[in-house]
Amino acid sequence: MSPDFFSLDSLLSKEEKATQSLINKFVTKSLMPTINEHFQAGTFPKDLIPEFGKLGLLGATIKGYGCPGLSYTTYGLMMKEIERCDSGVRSFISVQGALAMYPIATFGTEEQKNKYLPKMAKGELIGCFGLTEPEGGSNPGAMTTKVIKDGSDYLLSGKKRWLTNGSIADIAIIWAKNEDGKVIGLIVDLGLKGITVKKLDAKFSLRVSYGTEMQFDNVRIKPEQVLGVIGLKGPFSCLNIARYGISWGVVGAAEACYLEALDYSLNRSPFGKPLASHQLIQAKLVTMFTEITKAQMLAYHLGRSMDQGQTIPPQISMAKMNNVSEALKIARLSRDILGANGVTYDYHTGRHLMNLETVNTYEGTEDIHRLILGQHITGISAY
Ligand code: TGC
Ligand code: FAD
Repeated sequence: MSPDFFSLDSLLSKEEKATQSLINKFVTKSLMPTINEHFQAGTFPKDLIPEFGKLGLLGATIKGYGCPGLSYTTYGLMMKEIERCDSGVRSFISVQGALAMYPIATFGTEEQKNKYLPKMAKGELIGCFGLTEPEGGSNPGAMTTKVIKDGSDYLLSGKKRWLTNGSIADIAIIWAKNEDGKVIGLIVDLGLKGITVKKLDAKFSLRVSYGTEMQFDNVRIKPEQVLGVIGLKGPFSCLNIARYGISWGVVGAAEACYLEALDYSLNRSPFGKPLASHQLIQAKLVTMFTEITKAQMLAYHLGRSMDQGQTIPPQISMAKMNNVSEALKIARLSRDILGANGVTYDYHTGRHLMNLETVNTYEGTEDIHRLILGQHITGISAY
């Protein structure tokens, strides 16, 4: 049972609880049994993608175009259940929904929405998102990928790095600068001439997730593939949704680590009595329990404010920064309580710990969110 010290459950509607329970059962039955194998092999459970679609996980908050139109709170609860299993699986869903479908739903034409969203909601068409470049991801304003006009077409050139889902994707949302130096978004068909996709295999974190690097050499883009937004608010709006999902997701990973450590400490007795009876172990468990409770409340209140359309981006930064950072600390504490077993695949904590190192970095590093909040408080940008 997930820790629920401040009765999060009592704050949820019947429908929200039902959806959470549906995803919980799916995770236990279909994802958990093979996740360690996939992590070790560096493979994604692709066979389950159509199932993600049927469960409403892809583009969950988008209304119409074959998407479920669920509330942000429901979406958050779904991400918590998925990341209880693995951050890399949640990443697939975040990228497809928040980073590939959301910009089409928000900035796309009717033709673009009708063409892409219904298939993406079913998982028949996979998307990825290219904002980060090899020379640095924290400052997307410094991107060098560019588009120049060629008649009514555009020619796209440059390099993007770390595109999650890239090697199994059909389309990429690519952010590039136009001739006026303004950032625009393009829906790029990955079958086009001039695109090279390289898989980034050598990573010890988020191993079920396919990271890629993409090179674009004068790729010809038709005008109907351009999104209707100009400036960095385009990609940053997508990040708001993905960062929100992460703030819930990592609560699931933290709960999984806590429950594993609690069970272990009650059932192992190196000094003739359970580990859980020692004060130092109890102190660690209490820290984990307390931080999980605080993270649940932060994510819950953020969800309700997103549903009311009242959220400001620094609030999302606080939830992403705090919840990931605390989940990472909780995973480290659990790893410690598990002793040597904590570095084996017999337990899930070690995998969560490795994954959370990535989650702390992507979607804005912990310190970038600290700087966003610093600017919000002081009015001074310290980037
Ligand atoms: P700044 O000058 O502050 O703003 C530029 C324009 O953007 C607007 N804006 C936002 N709009 C919507 N939501 C937000 N959160 C926004 N933040 C800023 C702003 O109003 C302005 O609009 P306008 O109309 O005046 O032009 O931007 P800056 O260039 O100084 O950047 C600030 C900074 C450092 C905070 C930003 O660059 C940043 O967030 N950096 C972190 C980059 C990042 O998070 N990258 C993530 C890449 S994608 C990824 O990691 C996917 S992981 C896979 C998964 O999720 O599973
Ligand atoms: P850098 O920007 O080089 O920063 C390095 C360090 O310096 C960090 O600790 C940072 O906090 C610190 N730093 C940077 N600037 C400052 C400053 N002004 N003041 C103080 N400290 C600073 N990107 C995408 O576009 N699409 C994806 O799908 C995607 N998926 C990813 C999947 C994985 C597995 C990973 C690891 C990354 C992914 N990313 C993706 C990229 C991710 O968003 C970037 O890694 C992240 O934004 C940080 O950029 P960077 O790694 O280049 O670090």
